[in-house]
Order: sequence, then C-alpha cells, then structure tokens
Amino acid sequence: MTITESQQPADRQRILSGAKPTADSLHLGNYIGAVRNWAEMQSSYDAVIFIPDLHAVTVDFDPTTLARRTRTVAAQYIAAGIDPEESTFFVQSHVPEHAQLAWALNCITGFGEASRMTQFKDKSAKQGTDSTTLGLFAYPTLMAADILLYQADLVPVGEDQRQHLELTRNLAQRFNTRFGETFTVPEATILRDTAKIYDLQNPTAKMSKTGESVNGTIQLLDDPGVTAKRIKSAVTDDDTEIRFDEQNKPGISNLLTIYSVISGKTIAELEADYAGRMYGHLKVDLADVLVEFVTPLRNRTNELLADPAELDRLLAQGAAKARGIAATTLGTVYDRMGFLPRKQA
Ligand code: ATP
Ligand code: LTN
Repeated sequence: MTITESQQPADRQRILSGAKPTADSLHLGNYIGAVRNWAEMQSSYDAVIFIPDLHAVTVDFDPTTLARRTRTVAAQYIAAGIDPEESTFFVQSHVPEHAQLAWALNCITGFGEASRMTQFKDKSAKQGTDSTTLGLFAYPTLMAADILLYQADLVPVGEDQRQHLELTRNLAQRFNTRFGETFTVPEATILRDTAKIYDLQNPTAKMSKTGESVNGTIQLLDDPGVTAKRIKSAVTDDDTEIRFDEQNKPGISNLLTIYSVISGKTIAELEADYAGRMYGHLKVDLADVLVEFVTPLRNRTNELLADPAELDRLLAQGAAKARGIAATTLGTVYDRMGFLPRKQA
C-alpha cells in the first residue's frame, strides 16, 4: 500500500508502458506485440501510455528527426486506438518529474548494480566506451522513475525489459524501507503470450526497426502497394503445405500468425481454409487483409499529422493529466528525502 494521493481505487489497477520514438513509423511487430494490447487494456485498467523521448537520446540521435518521430509515433498510437481521453497519454519530456525522480533514484542505486544491466553491457560494448554516455548508463533508473511516479501496478513489456523491471522493484522496496512507504512495487507483465512477429525476409529474426532488410519489415505508414509487395515476396520454404510449424516452416508460420491476429481467425481455422491450396493464395489473401487493415490506420495517422495544433492539444492535455499524478509522488519523495520545502514567493 502506498500513502500518496495518487493511490488507485482497488478495483482498477494501473498499467503503464511506452516505446521509444526511434523510427519513422511503428512496424507491424510493434503494433501486434505492444500497442494493440495497450489499446485493449484501456477499458479494464487505468492506462498510462507515454512516449519515452528522454530515453531516445541515450544513444546517438538527430534533433530534427527526434521531433518528427515523436509526433508521428504519437499520431500512430492514437490512430491505433490509444484514447487520449480514456488513458493518460503523453510525451515523457513534457513531464519534468521523470528526470527529477530519476536523479533521486540515481542516488540510491549502486554503481555495481547499474553496471550489471545486460542491455547497457551489450549496447556499450557495441558502441565502445568513448561513445557510451552517462545517460545510457542511467537509462534503467529513468525507466524506474517512469513507472514509480505513477504508482503503476502492472508494466506490460517484452522479455528484454525484465531486468529493468527487477531493478525498479528493488529500488521501490529500498526507498520504502529507508524513507517510509512511498511507492507501489510494480509487477512485470512479461508479454509471453503475445504474438511475436518475425522478419519477412529472415523469419527466424524478429521484425525490428533496426533489422537488416527494409523488405522484411511492414511499416504501418508504408504505401499499401508496398505492404502488399512485401507480403508477396516474403520468404517461405520448398514444401507446399500451409501448416503452422515454427521450427520447420518459420516463414509460413509467421504469415499465419499475422493473418490470424489481423483477421481474428484462429491458426487452426486458417490451416483448414488453406488445406490443399498454394502459398501464393495465402499471400494474396493476406496482402488484401493487411492492406484493408493498415489503410484506415495510415489515413487516420496522416489526418492527425495534418492538424498539428490538435495533436499538440491532445499531448498537452495528456501531460497535464500526467503531471497531476507525477507531482504528487515527487512531492512525497522530496519531502521524505529531506529536501527543504519550496514556499511560494
Ligand atoms: P529495436 O529494433 O531497436 O530493438 P523494436 O522494433 O524491437 O526496436 P522496441 O522499441 O524495442 O522496438 O519495442 C517496442 C515494443 O514493441 C516492445 O513492447 C516490444 O516488445 C514490441 N515489439 C517490437 N518488435 C516486435 C515484434 N517483432 N513482435 C512483437 N512485438 C514486438
Ligand atoms: N525501455 C523500454 C521503453 C520504456 C518503458 C518505460 C517501458 C521506457 N520507460 C517504462 C515500460 C515502462 C523499451 O525499450 N521497450
């Protein structure tokens, strides 16, 4: 139990998640593995969804590109069903309490503890010490601040974020023990059951914004003709049977997964529908289904991007809602840590 004013009513748990604005468009894997699930959770949870732009500058970045991507991703989230009225939806840098709480958490995090984060070890090893920043090292404590500010109960993330969630739980417990009950200790909701989408050209690697081949990725803002072409040229196998078998038929299995998620049909239904038919039939139909699915999403995104004032208004409204919660938590934290209260001038 926490004792801050941002405590949640017992019947509606708070979920919190976000994905960095590090590409010009979300891809189908982001939609199926993340955004779609957040959108579905909005009705049964109190959802806090945000764009971690402060996290995006922990590695090399370009200012103009960052601003453009943040806007585009914001529009795509809304187009994909994140409702700015129902949820708390905002851009991280618009809520200064994230950076403020991160500093407080930095000061209760061990250097050795932070050094053990495998994502930091991997990324810094790849980049070399000279291009590795203090920001990248502190990435996990900023992420902990994102979560703890909102007293989130559940944090739906991929397996790669498990260690960061564990650190967040440890920091919450450490702070609570040392300074008094302040933070909800969040649960990681590792999205194991969520369909993982693979690269269309290399179907054993996940579809990724940093993937090798552009042809293997379905960008949600691509022209529909490009989307159809990518599906039609997806790598399959020498066999002819349309059957889900990730081990031996990764390409066909990936197409069946995408088809199933987009159409709502089960894999078994699809296997039955396509019994005795050729790979080409599956691809043509899936291309049609996918184009029908991405076209309204793309149109809605472009509509939102064509009205920047309205998009800004929605983001400002989200940031105000977020600050209402974040400022309360940060106030308690500062007070507990012994910072002198700031009086009105
Ligand atoms: P990168 O290529 O830089 O690792 P990414 O494209 O994998 O980036 P992230 O920003 O790491 O995307 O992930 C955002 C969210 O989308 C995460 O919750 C992640 O689990 C989900 N996601 C990303 N790729 C896929 C995929 N291929 N299938 C299912 N979910 C995915
Ligand atoms: N590190 C996450 C993005 C992220 C996040 C968060 C996710 C930043 N802060 C808080 C959940 C909760 C990633 O790379 N997927």
